[in-house]
Amino acid sequence: MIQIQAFEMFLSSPACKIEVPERLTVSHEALVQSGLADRCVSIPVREATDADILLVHSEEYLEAVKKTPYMTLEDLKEFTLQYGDVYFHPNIYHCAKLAAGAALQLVDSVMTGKVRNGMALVRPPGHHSMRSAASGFCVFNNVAIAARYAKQKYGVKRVLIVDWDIHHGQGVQYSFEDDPSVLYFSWHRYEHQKFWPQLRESDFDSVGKNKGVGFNINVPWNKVGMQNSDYLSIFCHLLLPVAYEFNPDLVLVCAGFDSAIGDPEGEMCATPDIFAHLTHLLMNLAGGKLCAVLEGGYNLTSLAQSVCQTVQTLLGDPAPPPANLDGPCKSALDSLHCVRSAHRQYWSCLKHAEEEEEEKTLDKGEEGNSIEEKVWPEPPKRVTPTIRTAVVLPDGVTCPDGCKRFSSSEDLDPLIISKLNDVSGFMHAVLGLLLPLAYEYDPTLVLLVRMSDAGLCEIVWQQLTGLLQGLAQGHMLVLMQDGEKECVGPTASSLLGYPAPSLGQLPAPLPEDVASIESLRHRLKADWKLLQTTGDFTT
Ligand code: Q9C
Ligand code: ZN
Repeated sequence: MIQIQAFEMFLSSPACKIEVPERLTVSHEALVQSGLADRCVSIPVREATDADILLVHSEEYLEAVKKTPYMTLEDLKEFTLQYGDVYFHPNIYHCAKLAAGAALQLVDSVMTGKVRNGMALVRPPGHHSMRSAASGFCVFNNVAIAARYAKQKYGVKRVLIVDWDIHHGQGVQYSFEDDPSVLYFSWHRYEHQKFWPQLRESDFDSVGKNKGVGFNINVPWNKVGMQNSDYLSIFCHLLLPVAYEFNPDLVLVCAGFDSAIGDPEGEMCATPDIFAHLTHLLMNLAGGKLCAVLEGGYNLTSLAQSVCQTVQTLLGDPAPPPANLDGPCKSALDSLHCVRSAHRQYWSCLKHAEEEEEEKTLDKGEEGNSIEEKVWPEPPKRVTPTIRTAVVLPDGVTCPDGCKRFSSSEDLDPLIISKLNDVSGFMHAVLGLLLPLAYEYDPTLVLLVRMSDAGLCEIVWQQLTGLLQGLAQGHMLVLMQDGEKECVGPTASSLLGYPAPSLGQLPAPLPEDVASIESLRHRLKADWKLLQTTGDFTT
């Protein structure tokens, strides 16, 4: 956990009405007030060096930005005009170096194991800035720089970037569109290209280029008012299956909270508690190595609540019960269907995606209620259990001390490797069937029974227990049989909140497994809305 305060020095009124310094002060204040700040390790900030910045940006652009602190206000105005929706202030070069440097300090801390995960509260944001251009309040592309840095300094092979900000991070897309080592996922308000930045290449059919084909995933929202179910559907039926197949070594989140209710830019209706679940669902990837870096978020109340939900989940507290999961809307399902179809040829987990030609249904205009007047209940205070996990053991079995992490998929035994196709099928069922069903059912207790004859290897079991802890506020009871002693340690480790080891790169699930999972999903989806993946209810 890391936090930086960048101070604006506008004495007159700020040029930008929404990307304001208070975004950081209210977020930090909320973390302090809720007691979360005390539980985080604060990491000192540094300025990104020229070499860091040049990982993503051109020398000409860096040199131009370097001059801005010395420009007259008139020159600054002119400099600003060559870019879209960005404001240069004499102090912004300094702040932008700190913002990128903060992301790098966080990557260092996570990669060296000083902390498991963390969030960098920074501004200016980064995901819109391009190799040689500022854009959309962004000067340097903090997360893109962090991804290149992690690859270069730590030899990280695969980076997953999840951009849940409500705008398309076109700068991130451009940086990595031909790079298969960085998987970029973004959902964004699009409205059939009517919404800023109004780019053709923000649509679902921009899937990456050359060697990077398949490694750029765009989910365009063609209507405003998207809700928790819409976000969760995209995670269960698209992002998570692909992410598990990709098997990242590091997860970076472009953590913009303008995708939450009340935001004047996003105009969406997902509540702040959804970020607890989005965060939780990503925390078992990459052995738990996750760095969230603030991007947008302009409703100060919604922003502060969302930041707290994210940080509290990173700290390992159980997620609150997910609010109003009444199924995705037609427009979201249309988007989901289009993206799954566009990516079917690149990801074996999507191979079975509905075969029909996508007929894009054009959406009607949205009901015009004003977003700024939206009210939502403050998320209830989340509990931090004083004792997290109890282990009840039969006589003669000693409690596993240390509950050590069972790391690296490299040392899987051959028996397990022969079962990897089963693992793929199992994960397919967990992500696309069990999780959405469970979320919609909203249990108050998860009772997990391990049958010794299921032959489920321990790391898969750990993934399952980890993912299911997002339900029922983490209330989970695991029952195991006597012959399962070797599984007590991994189970306790998962219940204690240690991330599951990654599963390695999974092969395609067996066709017969996919067929039976899909047929079950089709039979159940009339009753369980979160099982739908298309807007056409007859298929
Ligand atoms: N009339 C981020 O959220 N458009 N950037 C403003 C005002 C630019 C958003 C339109 C929005 C940029 C990081
Ligand atoms: Zn944004």
